[in-house]
Amino acid sequence: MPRYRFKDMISTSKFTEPSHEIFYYGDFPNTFAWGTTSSAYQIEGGWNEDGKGVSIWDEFTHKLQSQISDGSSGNAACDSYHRIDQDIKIIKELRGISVGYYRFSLSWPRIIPTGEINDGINQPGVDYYNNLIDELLANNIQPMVTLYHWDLPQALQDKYEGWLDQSGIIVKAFADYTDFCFKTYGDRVKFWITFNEPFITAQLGYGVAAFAPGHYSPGEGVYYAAHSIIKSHAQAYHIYNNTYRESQKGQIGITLNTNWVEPMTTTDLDHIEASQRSLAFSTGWFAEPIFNSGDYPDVMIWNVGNRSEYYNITYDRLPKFTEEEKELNKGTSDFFGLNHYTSNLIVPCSYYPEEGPTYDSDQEACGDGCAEWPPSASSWLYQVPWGIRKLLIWIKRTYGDPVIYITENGISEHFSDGLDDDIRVNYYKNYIDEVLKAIKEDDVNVKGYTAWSLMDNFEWAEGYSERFGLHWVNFTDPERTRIPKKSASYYRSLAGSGTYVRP
Ligand code: GBH
Repeated sequence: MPRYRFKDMISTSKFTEPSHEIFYYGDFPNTFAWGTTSSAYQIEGGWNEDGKGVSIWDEFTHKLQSQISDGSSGNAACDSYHRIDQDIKIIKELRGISVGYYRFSLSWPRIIPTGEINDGINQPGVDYYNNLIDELLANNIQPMVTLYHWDLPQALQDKYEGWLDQSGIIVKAFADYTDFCFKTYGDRVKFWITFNEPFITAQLGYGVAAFAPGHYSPGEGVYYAAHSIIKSHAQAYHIYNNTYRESQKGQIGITLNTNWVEPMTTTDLDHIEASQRSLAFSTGWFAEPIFNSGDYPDVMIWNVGNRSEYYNITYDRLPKFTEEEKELNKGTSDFFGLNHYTSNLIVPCSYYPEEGPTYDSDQEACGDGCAEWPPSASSWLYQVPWGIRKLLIWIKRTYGDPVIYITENGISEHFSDGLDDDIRVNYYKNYIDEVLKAIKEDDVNVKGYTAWSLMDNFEWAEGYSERFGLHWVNFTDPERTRIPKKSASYYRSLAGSGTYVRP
């Protein structure tokens, strides 16, 4: 049975138009932190330089070009590997009176080419990040560092099947890598994110195979990958907590991504329950183990189990945590890192794919964007500003009022040469206003906001065809000159307080 496609079938007149009034509710708190962000594979280039190891995204883009909409790769991307000075320049200009931190990720294979520390480290790669961190600090920009933004060393994929490995080897490899990073950079880096959007790695990387490493296992691999990621995250947290926290005095957490899911009919209990299931399968999958019980959400355990039974599958598709592992998972994030872009409408749906159970069908909930919501250049991204406020309230209520950092939010356009990105100015205006309402009206503990992205970059399976940047990059120019769009000056000026705060 096909997934329901709401785009064609519903009307949303019941939704109010987003307010275009800016900062209706006043100013952000003085201590609010503002930043911009990028990730290693999407900007660095230098894919095989100075001893860097191959990542699963190098391999994926080189071998499966047809999977990338414009056949491109991150081989050169924004060439940030050679252009730290240009990146610092635009971050610094953006900083203005308020934008005080830069979130970027470390490429694991640039630091440890095979992924396993006993095989040796790559000193030029280590130095690249030392320079970047030093330059940021010299310009009064705080580094916020993501340890894993999807570019696994290919050797770990080849030898152990990457995140599918359940023997503990991948967990150990990640633990050693993060330990090295804390030891090497932790004197200067005070804000660590273990994983960016583990949901995407599990579902797109090891489930439906749209992203590297392109392993198709939508009903099992998807759950195994998530399982070893959660264990790896917990290990990294405990290493930091036990060995480095006292001397380095930083914080460490995880970034999860979630669409807001609005019940298609808000008065229909079945629709409301379907939305709750959808949230449990996306955010809850990782947030329940880490922020609540140590284990997966009950509804996931229940649904995956029942559907396995239907197919006469007797082993656990959703692996089980031992009691000891549950204890290790619990409370392993100093903050809730949130990446949010868009919302969906949800209805209950029950179908049994012939090929076997899948993560999608296990949820018994189907959803999509709505044709009446303003679009973007990305098929999945509709502008739904009120969704972020509802999501923030839901996180507050569900996970015990955690400190929240919005670690990504943004919108795409196609412009190949346009700097007048009014679509982005409006998106930021409206979404940021909703964040402000969540803080002022709903008392949600949001401490920081990060705009995705600092500049146009390699947008994964969409190549260079979708641009998310505050800065425009000419990808045919060897200099990769970065030019501020209208949204850059808007973002620079919006934070009223003028107070610089470390995240
Ligand atoms: C974030 O992912 C990433 O962290 C960042 O690297 C990325 O550049 C940014 O968002 C913008 O996409 O077309 O149906 O296959 C957000 C999650 C993952 C949402 C991929 C869209 C593709 C959906 N995104 N997904 S589909």
